[in-house]
Amino acid sequence: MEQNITEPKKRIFSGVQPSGNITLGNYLGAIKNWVSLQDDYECIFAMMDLHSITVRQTPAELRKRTMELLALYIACGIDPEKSTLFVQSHNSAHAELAWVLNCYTYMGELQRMTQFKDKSSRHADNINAGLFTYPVLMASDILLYQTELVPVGKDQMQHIEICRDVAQRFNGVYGDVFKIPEGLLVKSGAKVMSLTEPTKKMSKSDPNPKAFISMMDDFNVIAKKIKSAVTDSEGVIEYRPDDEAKAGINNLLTIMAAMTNSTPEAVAKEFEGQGYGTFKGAVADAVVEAIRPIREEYDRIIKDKAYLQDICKNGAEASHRIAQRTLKKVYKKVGFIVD
Ligand code: ATP
Ligand code: LTN
Repeated sequence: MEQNITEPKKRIFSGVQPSGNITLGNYLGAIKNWVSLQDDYECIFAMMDLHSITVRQTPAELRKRTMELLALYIACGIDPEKSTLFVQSHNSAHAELAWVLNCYTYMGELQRMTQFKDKSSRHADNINAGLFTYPVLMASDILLYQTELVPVGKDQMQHIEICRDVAQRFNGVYGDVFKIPEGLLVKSGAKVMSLTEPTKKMSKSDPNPKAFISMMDDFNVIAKKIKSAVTDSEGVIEYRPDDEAKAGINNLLTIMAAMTNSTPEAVAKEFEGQGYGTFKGAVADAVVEAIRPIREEYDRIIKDKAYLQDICKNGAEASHRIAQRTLKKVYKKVGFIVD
């Protein structure tokens, strides 16, 4: 008789740092994409608290934000019945593998990272070793789960590259220990830009709140921020991705395209000949209407602390089971005594 052999699902890993309120950039570049991948892949999503302390955090706030981030994942459509959700620091394998991989990563590789250069110039009083080795911890997150795909925003692709290089180097010495992962970008929204300086990426830790849209902002604040977004004096709605002078309009077109599952070119066509004011109004409406149901869900979920704690507990156990297999293998390969 013919057997119906189903292939095991490919594994996905990703996460966001609880370093501030999630922005529209985080949502469009990463979380929205995760939601659509849940049915076809085995997904693991974490709250990356170990990463977040590379920049100074207030302890009580970090704890609160970590749970808020979990509630937001779920409100955005991540289903804890389908995907594994956990807090990074609840699984010590991440820090353990990071130590080993630190010994297989070169200073020169880390020195080239844009995020390190950027964050060390913004936090000149705290250029700590954790900020420098951040990509090694991220590589550990990914490699522990034998991950095949990592859905992230464009800014993280350099870190995925370093992860692949370190994994290949390790495999080159010890045999096939790690699966070599690939980054996965969305078509529109992989890099949402700042509303005040549209040549810079929108970042949740930007000191100017007008630069980003937080998923937690009041709806009228969201509309106001979009309506006062920096554009240009040309007054023409056209998508010209290589023209820096059009960065503001390009960004709004990209946001609109991501919200409506369209392309920036198609959106530009739709609004051809209209004024910036009308266009900005339409973008503001689309963003508010997309965020509204997420916020309603969020307000409901965040109240249920027992539910959230339960998810963390189950997620930590499930992640631990998978991660230990890889960690044991690594320990054995490098010559540690493993029972
Ligand atoms: P921070 O400002 O604290 O460095 P961040 O806003 O850059 O944070 P992260 O936690 O580093 O956010 O990123 C979480 C995910 O969101 C990553 O996959 C990242 O690539 C994605 N992301 C972040 N900013 C943007 C953006 N502006 N556009 C698209 N995706 C983004
Ligand atoms: N560095 C990521 C957050 C992150 C991550 C990961 C993303 C930490 N570990 C592993 C994907 C896979 C960021 O967005 N800044």
